[in-house]
Amino acid sequence: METLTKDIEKDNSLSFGEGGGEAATDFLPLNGTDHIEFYVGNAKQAAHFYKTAFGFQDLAYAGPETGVRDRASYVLQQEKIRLVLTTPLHSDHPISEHIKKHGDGVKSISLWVDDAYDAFKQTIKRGAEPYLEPQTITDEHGEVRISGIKLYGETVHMFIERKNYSGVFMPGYQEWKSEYNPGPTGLLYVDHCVGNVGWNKMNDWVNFYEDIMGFRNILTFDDKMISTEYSALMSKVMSNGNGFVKFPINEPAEGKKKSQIEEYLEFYEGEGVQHMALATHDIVKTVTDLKSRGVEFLTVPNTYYDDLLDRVGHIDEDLEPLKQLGILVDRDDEGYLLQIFTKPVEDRPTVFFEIIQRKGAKSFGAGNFKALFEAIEREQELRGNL
Ligand code: TYF
Ligand code: FE
Repeated sequence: METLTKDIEKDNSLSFGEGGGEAATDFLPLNGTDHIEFYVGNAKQAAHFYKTAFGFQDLAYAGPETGVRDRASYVLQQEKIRLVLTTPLHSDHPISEHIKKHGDGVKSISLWVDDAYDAFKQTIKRGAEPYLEPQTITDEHGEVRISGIKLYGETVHMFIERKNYSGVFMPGYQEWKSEYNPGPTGLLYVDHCVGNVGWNKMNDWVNFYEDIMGFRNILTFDDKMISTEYSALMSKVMSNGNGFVKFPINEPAEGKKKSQIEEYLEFYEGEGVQHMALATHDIVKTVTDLKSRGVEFLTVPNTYYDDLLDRVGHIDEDLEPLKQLGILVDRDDEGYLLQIFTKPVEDRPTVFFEIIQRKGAKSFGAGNFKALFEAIEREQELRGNL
């Protein structure tokens, strides 16, 4: 055990030197997020929603027509973001249990690795619970190697290695092209994925990311910093060595009324992914487009903008469109960021998206927490969950 800890420390000190570290010395080198898989009640309709509302494009399909008898999966892509929407075809399928319990939600945050067998070996050796033993799947386009470990709740991390594959997505999937192709909205890559975990469980998952995945804690928000009147929570942001993959972990904290994290845990019926932040290079354009397509966003009072420039200093954008759209701005030592949050994308108050544009800032919008959490509380109140 002692040697193991030492090994990890050694790896960490090598990996996380100045400038975020060298991927080559990382025991779990990650190239980025490969895809995010949702389990949903109706994948055909969910795919329509993510195409129409968010501008994702057809990529691949697996289902009865392609020889998969028990489920259907639609793969959508926008630049580096890939979503897989999977639904079971029968009530006795395990995925049906997942949906019954959680509603639509994220099953897998799948990470792109150079060696899925080694990713499994390294993480299992350090204490990860296996989800999927390493395996090689092949078709006429080559091979993809996959493995998986368990994460909080029923969520998992899959490791995807696609060094020797030229097909559109993975063996088992066929290229999917429909005649309905709304354009993209400027979404580029997954900036971070946030998990909500149970009372006092945050540090267990911080330890998981540190000890098992070789990540480090880059930011901490305690309940003093981020409790508004009600919405108390604590959050730690975990990052891998090259900074390509960031996972904030939230846990509820005691407040005057029910924490937004508690509301999530109650309606998701367990721990799970709370939000995914998708990056754009032009947030005003992207959000204008998303709104015109029916995506609903949280709003802040107009007074948020009264002292905004005093708080964040000069920004390149005109204030008026930011105010019209409800886009939030925050600054750190390295620059600033613009961000906005959707309402939950389903009827349970669980999963939502963040749209983010970074202009140098590497932080998470702590300066917006009060305005943001008050906006969330107004929605909680409307739902009768405060
Ligand atoms: O990911 C983050 O840390 C920011 C802030 O319930 C945040 O997007 C944190 C908790 C939350 C909503 C947003
Ligand atoms: Fe976020």
